[in-house]
Amino acid sequence: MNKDKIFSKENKNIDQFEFNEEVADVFEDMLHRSIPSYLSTIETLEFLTKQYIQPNSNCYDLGCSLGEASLAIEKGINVDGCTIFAIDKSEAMVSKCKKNLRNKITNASIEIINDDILNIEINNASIVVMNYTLQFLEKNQRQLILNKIYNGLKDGGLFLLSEKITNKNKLIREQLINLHHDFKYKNSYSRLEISQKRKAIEEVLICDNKDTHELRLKKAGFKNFDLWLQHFNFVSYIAIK
Ligand code: GEK
Repeated sequence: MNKDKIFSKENKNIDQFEFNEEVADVFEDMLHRSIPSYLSTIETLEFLTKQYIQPNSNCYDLGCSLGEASLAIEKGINVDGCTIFAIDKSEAMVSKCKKNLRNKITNASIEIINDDILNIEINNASIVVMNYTLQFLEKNQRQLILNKIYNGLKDGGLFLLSEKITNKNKLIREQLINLHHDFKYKNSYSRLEISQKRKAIEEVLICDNKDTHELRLKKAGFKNFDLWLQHFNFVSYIAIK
């Protein structure tokens, strides 16, 4: 695994963060060292897939990056006739994802698609995952994609939504950010790397708070949902249609 050193050198003119080739090359390391409980989310997805997968249905990994969530879904598939659609709008991510997943998907067929998830149709779905992707969509597109997910899910289908969040309470918000930065520091990111990455991503990754997420899930039509994970300012919801 290539080590993420993208923000290790001091740079007075930090460019906006992009999911380009440089990032794709170190992305596995970046995810694991930056997102608290990332692995736990992936393992939980495999477990949940075993429970919620339905025969002859589709699974969607929206914003698949290198395909770790797709692999977890694949491991959890214990019925016949399933197709996994892994979608990402970054060409660099999709091309690495194809290499990563080559020969690893045996329980289902897989289509890895380089497109914006807003252009994708969702239908006959028993599993839909958005693992840290909604936060990169324009705010006015977020309800639309949740509506599309709800409408494309079969009854009894599962939606897993993971997001970095903010908090209305300034004291708590800052405390959770500090805990996250300390988590990154313990994972060998320097204070300089942490602050330069923050600057690069602050206008690209726009967090919502839990109330907003929950209102959106409700508006989309979900009645059964809750957090199954919160680790500092990172959360994951399960929603069942
Ligand atoms: C994982 N889910 O390992 N359409 C398609 N892809 C998008 C869009 C969009 N509109 N916006 C952003 N992306 C993965 C991790 S990373 C999370 C997801 C992070 C893609 C973007 O190109 C990137 O690959 C991914 O969403 C977000 O479980 O970087 O924090």
